[in-house]
Amino acid sequence: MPANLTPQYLEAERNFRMAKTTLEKIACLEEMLSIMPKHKGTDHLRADLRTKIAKLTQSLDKKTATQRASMMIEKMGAGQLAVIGPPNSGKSQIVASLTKATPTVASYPFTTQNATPGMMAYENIKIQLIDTPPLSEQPPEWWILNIIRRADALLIVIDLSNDPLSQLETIIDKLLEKKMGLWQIEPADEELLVTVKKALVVCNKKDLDVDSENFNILKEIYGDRLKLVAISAQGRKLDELRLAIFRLLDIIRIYTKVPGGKPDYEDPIVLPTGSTLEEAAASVHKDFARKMKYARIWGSGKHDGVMASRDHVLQDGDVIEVHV
Ligand SMILES: Nc1nc2c(ncn2[C@@H]2O[C@H](COP(=O)(O)OP(=O)(O)OP(=O)(O)O)[C@@H](O)[C@H]2O)c(=O)[nH]1
Ligand SMILES: [Mg+2]
Repeated sequence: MPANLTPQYLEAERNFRMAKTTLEKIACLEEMLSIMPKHKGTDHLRADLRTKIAKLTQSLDKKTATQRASMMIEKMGAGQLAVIGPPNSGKSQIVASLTKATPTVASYPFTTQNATPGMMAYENIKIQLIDTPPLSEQPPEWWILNIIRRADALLIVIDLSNDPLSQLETIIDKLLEKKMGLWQIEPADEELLVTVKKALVVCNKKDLDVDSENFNILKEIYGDRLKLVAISAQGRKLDELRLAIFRLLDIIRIYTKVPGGKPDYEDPIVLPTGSTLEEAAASVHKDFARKMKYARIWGSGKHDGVMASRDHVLQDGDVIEVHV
């Protein structure tokens, strides 16, 4: 056994040995796999874990297999965000206000027990939000951690009327316990991190924060490291939140046109910020980039319609016309 397995790994392994149901066993193995350092020395062990997971998954009866599948929400749209936070902070209200999904919103804590996905429209694209059960003193269930690990980014929802600073710090600690860090928040020992997530801190119930007193405290302490936005999820002016969510994903929209035609603004190619012309062409079709003789560009070119080089870095809203 490689010597550098961490205490977290050994704990997950202990849990695995004690697990009673097959789903629990799979969960523990998945946790072991996700926290195991990835290098040549662990190749064999990781392959072994994958085989065990596959075997156990195959052995599930139909009902349990469906249960497991429903916990892994398929990614849709331009990006997937997990909406997480302490009990009663307004996570479900946010998903209900921004999407057509209808998770239950209620004044008591621990209302949400399941994950509910919904699609949020932002201009001409859709972004997937997943409402999740609250993170609290109880260790989170494996499938919630799975959703968090798989998401492209996180919306951390906290309640401005109820000591939001300690809510935020509790969530950061909970994630760290599971070896997940937040971008720009440096933990004492970076080596321990397995995943680093971009996050937007949604400071909800702004209507209850008199003179923005609590929000200002948060801004002072975390404002230079985390993106914070103050909102009222029940209110109507959520455009600032939609924009902040779009920016969090760090994506650009590129439009294609044929010579003499008009760009199709309904159906953008969505790419990570910093993508090049060549990457945009490749995302249309893998041969497209290879066959491309030249391309014209409108937007970030020196002038509209000029030829752009393969390594030209595109900007949100650029139009390209690829010649093969
Ligand atoms: N005043 C005020 N109340 C809000 C706001 N957003 C949500 N609430 C209320 O806060 C309570 C909790 O909202 P939920 O959306 O159910 O909270 P949650 O985070 O999903 O809660 P759990 O599922 O239990 O973790 C409900 O009574 C909401 O009506 C807001 O902007 N202002
Ligand atoms: Mg809820």
